[in-house]
Amino acid sequence: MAGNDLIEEIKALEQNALIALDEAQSKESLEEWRISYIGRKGALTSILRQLPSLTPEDRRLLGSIGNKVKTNLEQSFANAEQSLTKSANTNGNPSVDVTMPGRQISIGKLHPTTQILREICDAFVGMGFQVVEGPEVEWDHYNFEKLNIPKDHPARDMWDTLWIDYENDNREKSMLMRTHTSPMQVRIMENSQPPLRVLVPGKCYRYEATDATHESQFYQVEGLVVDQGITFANLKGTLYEFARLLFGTDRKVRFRVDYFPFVEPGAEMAIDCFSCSNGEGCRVCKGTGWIEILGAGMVNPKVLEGLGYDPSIYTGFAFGMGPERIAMLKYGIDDIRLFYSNDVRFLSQF
Ligand code: FA5
Repeated sequence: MAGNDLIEEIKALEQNALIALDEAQSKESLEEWRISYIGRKGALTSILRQLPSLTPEDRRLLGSIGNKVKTNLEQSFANAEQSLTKSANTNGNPSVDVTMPGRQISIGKLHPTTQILREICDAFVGMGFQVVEGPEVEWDHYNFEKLNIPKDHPARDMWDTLWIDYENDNREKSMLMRTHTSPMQVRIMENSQPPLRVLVPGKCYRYEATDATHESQFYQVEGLVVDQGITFANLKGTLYEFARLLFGTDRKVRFRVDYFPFVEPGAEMAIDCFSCSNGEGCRVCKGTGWIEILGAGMVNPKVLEGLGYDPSIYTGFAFGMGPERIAMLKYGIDDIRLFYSNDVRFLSQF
């Protein structure tokens, strides 16, 4: 065949091939198209096979046209294949790889403080306590004055206070973020009559520097028992039972004298440090071998009197504990700041 005829033939083939490609709408028909037009035994290859029989000039011309046609058809085929895959995906007919592993669903958990609060409440509810809650924004009257801590009393230094920017009629700052849950002792005694056996979990705030065992925002659980004939033996028995329920019988418990203006006598209770259990002392227990978990004592008769209870008839005990410190002892956590720094690696351990 002459060179010119082959050129005509190759151009006609290109046109027909592109029309046929437009009509190929499935994977199978595209593959048939590829085999019959650009495959090894396809129409284009069979035309180009005739090149050696042409004159050198025609060979060069047809060779160059043939290459352009081949590139065009291969590119058009690739485009058609791609748009077919795309439309299959958007027509709700996606190609699904059933061997792919599924996406892991992470399940939420209760915060470690919530978990320990529930454990503490369960222990005391089992001993007949009733759980109540109170306000975090409190009056000076409840947080200090009714607890036998008048204005300018040096004991106020024990609680570094965050005051609310508010002044009463005497131009005094009288509203604050509660520094402890003890104001609830006053609110409860104001509104109820003995026998009382109440537990108050809640958040407290102090304007103080943080370290391994101190946060400026933390929880406390307050306990109050008032009735006829309540003694220090009841206080110790209740708190020993609590320590036994939470920590088992192996942990050591220590009571020492402490001072709080609203109890008399006052005490602190500590548990042996988990971090240096042989009692040598470490960073966590500040070298003492013990971690203080609560303050306690017999309700001061002055507080009872101030609320209209006759101290010659009624006596009571109260305690205030730090649940984060209890969780630290129970789970071996060596820094309280981990609780509220929102690190999922820490939180997911509990
Ligand atoms: C009080 O706040 C008293 N209201 C406790 C009390 C209640 C005594 C009833 C007598 C009768 P204290 O400041 O020691 O006391 O705190 C009590 C507990 O709260 C501590 O033992 C500790 O476990 C926890 N706690 C105190 N300050 C912090 C803090 N900055 N960060 C974390 N926990 C704290």
